[in-house]
Amino acid sequence: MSGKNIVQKILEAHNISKKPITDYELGDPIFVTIDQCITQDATGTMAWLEFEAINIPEVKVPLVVSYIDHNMLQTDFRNADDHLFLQTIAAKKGAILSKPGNGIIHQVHLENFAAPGKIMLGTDSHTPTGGGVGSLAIGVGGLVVATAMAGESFELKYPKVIKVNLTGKLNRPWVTAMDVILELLKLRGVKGGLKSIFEYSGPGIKDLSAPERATITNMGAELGATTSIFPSDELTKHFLKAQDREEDYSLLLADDDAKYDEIVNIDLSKLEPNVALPHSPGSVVKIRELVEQVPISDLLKRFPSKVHVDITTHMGRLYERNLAVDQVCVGSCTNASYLALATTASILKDQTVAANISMTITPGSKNVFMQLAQEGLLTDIIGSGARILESGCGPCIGMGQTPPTNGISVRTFNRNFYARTGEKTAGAYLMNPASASLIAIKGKFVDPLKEKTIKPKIFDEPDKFITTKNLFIYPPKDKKEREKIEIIKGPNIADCPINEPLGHEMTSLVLLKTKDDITTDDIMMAGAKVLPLRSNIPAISQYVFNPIDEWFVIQAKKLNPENKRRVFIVVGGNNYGQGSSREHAAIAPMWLGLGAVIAKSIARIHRDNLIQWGMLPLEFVDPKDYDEVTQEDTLVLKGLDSLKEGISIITIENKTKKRTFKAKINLSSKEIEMLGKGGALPLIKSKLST
Ligand code: MIC
Ligand code: SF4
Repeated sequence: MSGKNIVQKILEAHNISKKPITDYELGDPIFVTIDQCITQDATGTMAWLEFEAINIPEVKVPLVVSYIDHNMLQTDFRNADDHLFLQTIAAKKGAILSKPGNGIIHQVHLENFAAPGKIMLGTDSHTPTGGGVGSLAIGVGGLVVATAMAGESFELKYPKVIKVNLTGKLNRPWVTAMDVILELLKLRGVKGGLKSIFEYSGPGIKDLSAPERATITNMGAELGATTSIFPSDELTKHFLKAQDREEDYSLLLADDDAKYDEIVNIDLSKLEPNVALPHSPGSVVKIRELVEQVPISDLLKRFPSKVHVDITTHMGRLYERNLAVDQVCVGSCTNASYLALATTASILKDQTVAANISMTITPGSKNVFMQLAQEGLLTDIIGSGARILESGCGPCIGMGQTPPTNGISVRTFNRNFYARTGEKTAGAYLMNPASASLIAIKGKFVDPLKEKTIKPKIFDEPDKFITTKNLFIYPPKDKKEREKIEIIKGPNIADCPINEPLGHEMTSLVLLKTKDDITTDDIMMAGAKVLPLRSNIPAISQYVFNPIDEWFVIQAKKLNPENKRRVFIVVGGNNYGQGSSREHAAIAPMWLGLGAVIAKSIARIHRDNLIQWGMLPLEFVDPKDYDEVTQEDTLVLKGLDSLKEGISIITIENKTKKRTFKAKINLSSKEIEMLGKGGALPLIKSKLST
């Protein structure tokens, strides 16, 4: 018998069935126990409302941490009320709360709790950051976490395991871990990790510290992967020891004869600074190619069809203005560790941010912030004219730093989706923090490898990090104390909506037909206007599809004045619903009357969210049928009460076009039960009441 890879070892240790792990095939359901759950305020308010609706006294997972990091603007009572709700429900139900200011969920969790061999679920798509220290960390929707916290096992579709073999060494400081993941995105695109887990190995990993590995696993989310993971070795031990928690360390390596479904090779010494062009993290080229002004058509033809066709115009403007940039934002859960920002500080030292640039730096956690301050690096940053933002998501989720009209923004973040900056005419370019900082000084795109005068310092990972814990609120140990706590809910916090059982037939109108690669930001935008509504579905539903179709909600209301369920269908192209884990992109359309999505393919978390909320994620059997459906066609879906475990084929009658076509859905028995009841919430409630 052959050896096991790391993914198999972790799944085996958590599998609730006795079936040997090597007997599982791609797509088989596997049920595993969960060690840790994490939530953040933007998705967490719903997840905790759902947990409250399940109505059990306390969380049943060994460690649950509720982070507040996405919306901290508190422009009115709504945000403060959400925070109070999260704080009181965490205390009552036995979860740790991470207060605003403590830092970004993934950075703070990596520093304080993530550990080798654990399985962790998070209501955020960048939960795989924990893979940097050998956690199998998976981003899911709020209801999945709510039910896991209620003690349900987690169902995973058995993934493909892809080995990423790293050789060579990075050409630091201008080439960083960010370039490794951008390179993988360049090689495979945003669909390159569907149904897969990336397991890193090879001699090159010895050159990457745990936070650098976390940069890579974090942005693996952009490949559509289930998660990404590194082994746990001496470097993991060094990081955990430096964080004062050596006891969390254990060695976790793949067996020498482990099998993989695929192997990708990356030679670190051959990498150059990369950049992802607007509006997709998968559109990666070398920074040098922009500096050389390689014709835009040559660059764009490397990528599949573009959702937003304005990119040629946008980039044309960049070339016309001789590569001048408007803003540079360094931070986010991808690139805001101590090492990333220390290098940034050494580049900014004794320099001035160019007059045309507004530059912000966001330390990923309070402890990173303090460490920069203690070592005098903060002085170097502030002295250059860069602005410091509080530790949180900030501009990455459209909370501030919206660029000007037609603006060019350089960001060290993981996503540059259309309109995510808050400005539809702007474009965001993603790259590593060192290159971004150099660009901030020069005021325009330059090739960092040609830089002669600015000589950044290369830092080693410290043997000891600052490890204060004073912004965590631990729940009272005494059960009686917890019982006395009152959950406080302000007036903007609405109850959880519920769907109706699926029934046997659905007759619905196609209200929208989209192109490929629609993101959850397209379906439910983020930003300062909308984030305060995350705990209020009727209110947030007014923004469904706003970035791509301002009339959508008006049409939906006209069609569905009585606010019934399952009144319309959305037809999508490939990779529909890529991006964030926000279940609001499923719940809010459900509230307006969505019954099913029929697409060429649907991204994993969004597909699961649709089912969790009782809607049908269907895929065209023959993708050419996509061309035969138009907006306003009436479709009849029959036989919905005879969906079976595995793949079911549904015949759909297009009444308007007088033709039929087929769509498929691959369901587990649990998912069939969910759909039958109208979603996971009614299902678990009915189970608990029997
Ligand atoms: C994101 O990066 O898009 C978010 C905001 O962190 C989301 C979660 C959310 O929408 O609240 C994610 O990545 O899942
Ligand atoms: Fe926050 Fe951005 Fe990371 Fe999402 S991707 S968790 S918004 S920093």
